[in-house]
Amino acid sequence: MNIFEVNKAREEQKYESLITRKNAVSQRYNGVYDRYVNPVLTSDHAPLIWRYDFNPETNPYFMERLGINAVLNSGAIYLNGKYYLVARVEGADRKSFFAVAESDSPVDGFRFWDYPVQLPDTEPDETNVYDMRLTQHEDGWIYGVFCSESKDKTVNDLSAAVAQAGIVRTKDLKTWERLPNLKSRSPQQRNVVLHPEFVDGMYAFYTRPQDDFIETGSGGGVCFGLCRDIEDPVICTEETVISPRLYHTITESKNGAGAVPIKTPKGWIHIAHGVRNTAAGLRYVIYVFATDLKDPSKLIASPSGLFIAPHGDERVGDVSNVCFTNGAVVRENGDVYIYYASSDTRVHVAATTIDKLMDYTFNTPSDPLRSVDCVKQRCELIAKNKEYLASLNK
Ligand code: M1P
Repeated sequence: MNIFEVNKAREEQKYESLITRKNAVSQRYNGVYDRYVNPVLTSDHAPLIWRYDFNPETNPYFMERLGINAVLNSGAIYLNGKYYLVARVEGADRKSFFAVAESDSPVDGFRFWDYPVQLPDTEPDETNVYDMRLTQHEDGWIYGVFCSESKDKTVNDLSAAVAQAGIVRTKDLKTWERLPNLKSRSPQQRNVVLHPEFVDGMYAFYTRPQDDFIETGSGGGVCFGLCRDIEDPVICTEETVISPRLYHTITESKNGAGAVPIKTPKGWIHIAHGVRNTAAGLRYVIYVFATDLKDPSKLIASPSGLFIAPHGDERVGDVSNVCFTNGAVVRENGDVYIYYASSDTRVHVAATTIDKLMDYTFNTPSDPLRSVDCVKQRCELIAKNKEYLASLNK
């Protein structure tokens, strides 16, 4: 075998063993969800035909021509007996695009389709796209809402950018119709999610108004707004804050909606992200809140603190200390799979159930916001436990 054949055969073998590798539940326990040992998608999951030229005449060393830097923030959906992740794939050139990975299993075996998603090119200034949320809407379409990023040409700053919410829709994840970008009063929008049901006969969006590309500024948190016509998408109501940023909490710097809210008998459960600043930079964690079934703009539960934080190897990557989710799958039997990315580098899964999520969301006390009250809250738990354990010995 020549060098081309040796390198190609080895890389093909490594690729197949990665894709067919079985995952296992991690030993790390909290009773709320199970983490898994291996990520479900990484840059190494990108098919070799996306990266290498397979012709020995034009690529005698079997050299990578178009590298993939990271596979992260995935929308997720269960369709016709398969699990699909619509991942953010970032090329070595820093541009992101979307690609569909499919598996029979929720926790391993994800294989990308041959071609990435080729979005209709309707926004001439758009430079980058990322973080698609997939909403199976009651109108019959599957919507993908994502960040559409362009250079900010109004200021003399090379890295200034504008984030808007792009919208596509599909029935099969293969053919995508692009709709106009969402219009709202905010100059910038990111982490926008479409609610799966009509509210007052209108489309409902979770938005995140922000003054600047990075800083939310006057943006007070995750908001809720309505839109009459999805084909001419304008938020026509006041964007009201439903999950606020709060001083000295995990949402102090910013927050944003994550997976499409999950309908449960007790309310809509939202799995979002919160950001705080530290001497080592921003720290992103995942948190949960719930809104009213009839009025999804009304906050009804706010369990204290973080739900998933980056742990171990997850803490390191292109943007370290980040946990971010924009997709979850809910099965008819109540199983829930939360797909989260770590450090903007790879995608993991955490498995739980609707019952456990409801227990966590509605029985975890909320954040009392001051150390002295947090100590009281913890002492109450300790005292209750001591009393209960003592009663067992009577
Ligand atoms: O780098 C961390 C995350 O930063 C952004 O989230 P936010 O808008 O809340 O700051 C997003 O660009 C996301 O893709 C990224 O993972």
